[in-house]
Amino acid sequence: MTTIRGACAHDCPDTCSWLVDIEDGTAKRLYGDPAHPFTRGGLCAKVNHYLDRVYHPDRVLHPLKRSGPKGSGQFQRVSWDEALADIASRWKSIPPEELLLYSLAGTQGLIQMASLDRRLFGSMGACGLERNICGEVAVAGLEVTQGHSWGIDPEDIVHSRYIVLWGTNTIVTNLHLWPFIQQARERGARLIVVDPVRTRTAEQADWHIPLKPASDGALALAMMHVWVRDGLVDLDYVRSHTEGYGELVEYLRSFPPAAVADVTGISADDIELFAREYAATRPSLLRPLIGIEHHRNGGTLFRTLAMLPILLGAWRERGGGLFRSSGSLQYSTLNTRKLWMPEVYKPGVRVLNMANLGNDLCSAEPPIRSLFVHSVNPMVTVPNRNRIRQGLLRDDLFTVVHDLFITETAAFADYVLPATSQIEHLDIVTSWGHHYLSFNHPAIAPRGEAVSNTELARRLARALGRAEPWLFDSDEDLLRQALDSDHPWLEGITYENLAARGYQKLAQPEDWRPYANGGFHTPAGKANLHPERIGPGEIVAADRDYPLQLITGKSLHFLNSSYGNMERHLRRSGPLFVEIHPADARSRNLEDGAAVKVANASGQLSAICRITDRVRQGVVSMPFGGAYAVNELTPEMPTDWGGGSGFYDAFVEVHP
Ligand SMILES: Nc1nc2c(c(=O)[nH]1)N[C@H]1C(S)=C(S)[C@@H](COP(=O)(O)OP(=O)(O)OC[C@H]3O[C@@H](n4cnc5c(=O)[nH]c(N)nc54)[C@H](O)[C@@H]3O)O[C@H]1N2
Ligand SMILES: Nc1nc2c(c(=O)[nH]1)N[C@H]1C(S)=C(S)[C@@H](COP(=O)(O)OP(=O)(O)OC[C@H]3O[C@@H](n4cnc5c(=O)[nH]c(N)nc54)[C@H](O)[C@@H]3O)O[C@H]1N2
Ligand SMILES: [Mo]
Repeated sequence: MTTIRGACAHDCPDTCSWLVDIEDGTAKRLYGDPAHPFTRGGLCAKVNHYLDRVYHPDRVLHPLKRSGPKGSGQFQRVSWDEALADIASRWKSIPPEELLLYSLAGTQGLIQMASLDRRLFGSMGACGLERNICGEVAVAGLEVTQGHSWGIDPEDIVHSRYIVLWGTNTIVTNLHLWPFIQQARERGARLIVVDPVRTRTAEQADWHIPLKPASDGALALAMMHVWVRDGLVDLDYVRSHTEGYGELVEYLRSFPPAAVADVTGISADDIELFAREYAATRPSLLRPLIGIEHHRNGGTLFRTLAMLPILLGAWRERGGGLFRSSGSLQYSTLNTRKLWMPEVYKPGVRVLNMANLGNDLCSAEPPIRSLFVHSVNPMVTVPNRNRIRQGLLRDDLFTVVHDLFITETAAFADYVLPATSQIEHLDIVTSWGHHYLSFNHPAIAPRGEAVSNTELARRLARALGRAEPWLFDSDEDLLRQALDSDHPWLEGITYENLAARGYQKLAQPEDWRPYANGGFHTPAGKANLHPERIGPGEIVAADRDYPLQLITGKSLHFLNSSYGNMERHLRRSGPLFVEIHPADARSRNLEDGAAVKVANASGQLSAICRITDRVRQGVVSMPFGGAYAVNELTPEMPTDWGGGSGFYDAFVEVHP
């Protein structure tokens, strides 16, 4: 038996290091690396069964060509040569801007997520894509205030004494951060959760603040009002490292706690208490993740929240400040220009927003005539599912999907091409939840005729008659190109070292406090407190026909759309349910455990009714992910900045 080192590439902040035991070319066991400081030997409810995914009987192992009507899921096996020749000739027959590469982070490996595919489609002049349904809105908001969206090293959370999980369900979505939070609590930290839903994480908190959805900006402004009024602002820090404080103080006058109690659904007394505790307990850490960016006002919310640690000078101390994502920090150390080669892309091409896939497939001008999908499953994960289905059914749309399974999206394809799993290809995985780079050695040969994303790009380039050598770089070359950077934090981090050790932490200073002495990345080098692009933002209101706000957060047993085809995961998560407050259930004559219809103008779903005060009155919650089709009910609604998606500004009615 041999043991091979690898790393999980799911779109999740934890990026676990794993070990795979191999016997006679077959993977027998896959488990978390006990030595990795973040993984600590444990995986999660999903990836514990990763090998069931690798060896699943439904894996696509050969190229498949559609043999029935679109969407029927009927396919026949064809050879790679036949598939590639047909795809290439179809693509050559349409203008490049009518061909769309649609991908996200189904693998977030450095080269499998984005490398040769970008070079190929970019240099063809294919239609561009804004990949903005996860993180971009938060980044856009944080950047207005901080310049960069950087935060502290999450391992430093053990030094925090006041931890605010603001719109994040850590135990479900970011499990490997939890032991660090617990360690801080053992040392006396207090844990606050701000979330309209009493999640598993909220249940474990010292205090859960169940505000109304999207009202976070109003709450933050009232807290700042209290700090200014009571002299709790760190004026020394503010004077040295910010601009616009004077005007901000003026602006905050209109936001005493009593003025926002209605909007937020939180009493003025509770707001006062929260504000005073937060200011009095140091070091204090604000930990948001994605929850609040899935609202219309998501950018404004992040811009406004980012002011909290600044006014308190919380960045001064180790364990103080804000932590959302280490993704952009990690990428800033790498040579992404060399990897992605933006200089070979055709300039001036049209760029579409990935959140508007439904309407774009149905009505973009010029039309999308061919869609190439990898590492994303929009029929499950992108809003306005019924419209996407309508677009995918178009007879004149030529769709190619590269995935491990015939996903809900692949079922509509003209060709489904077999993709390798993470234990079948080479990569390095960056993380947006910690500061380690992780190496992933292939542990087994590709199953059947499956190919990795990079190998598929090489095959497509060859079939298209392209000859530029940079379209055929090997995986190892690509990884070396990305690491070819003189960033000081990559010192000692080489291909060889990573391959041998499995993971390495960025070579940052031991005590790294990004903004302890200011140094914000704005043009003036100061945090921007001007009361511009700030505030409660546009809070989308319910309408008469659909009065209940639908939140669709992540589920424990699914990783976004993935694992929705696996028996064990389906059994554990059960049939689709909707959680509704007892008062809302009573006025609708709903019964606990009964089947109900959840509907709005975009769609209608059957679900089991769960009557519970885990949700506030006026809010209902359904689980997102797996095979749950909740995006039938979500709107194609852009956010204020960053072009994201107001997934959680969906409104519905629930009928018996
Ligand atoms: N098990 C599991 N883990 C995952 C994933 C998964 O699918 N399953 N997906 C991964 C991905 S891609 C991501 S981006 C992360 C996301 O990680 P999180 O951000 O932690 O998860 P979400 O469920 O998107 O949203 C978090 C919380 O925001 C709350 N929320 C909604 N609206 C508001 C609001 O207006 N204000 C406040 N304060 N809270 C609000 C929701 O109720 C929810 O509990 O998780 C990753 N980890
Ligand atoms: N209602 C609602 N909708 C949401 C969200 C929500 O909270 N609520 N969250 C949003 C967020 S934050 C995100 S990030 C998105 C995630 O949305 P997606 O990116 O669509 O979801 P995933 O399931 O992570 O990955 C998609 C596909 O990638 C495939 N894949 C994995 N590895 C590889 C590979 O190496 N090669 C190829 N070719 N394919 C591979 C998987 O099999 C899977 O089918 O969903 C968004 N949608
Ligand atoms: Mo995400």
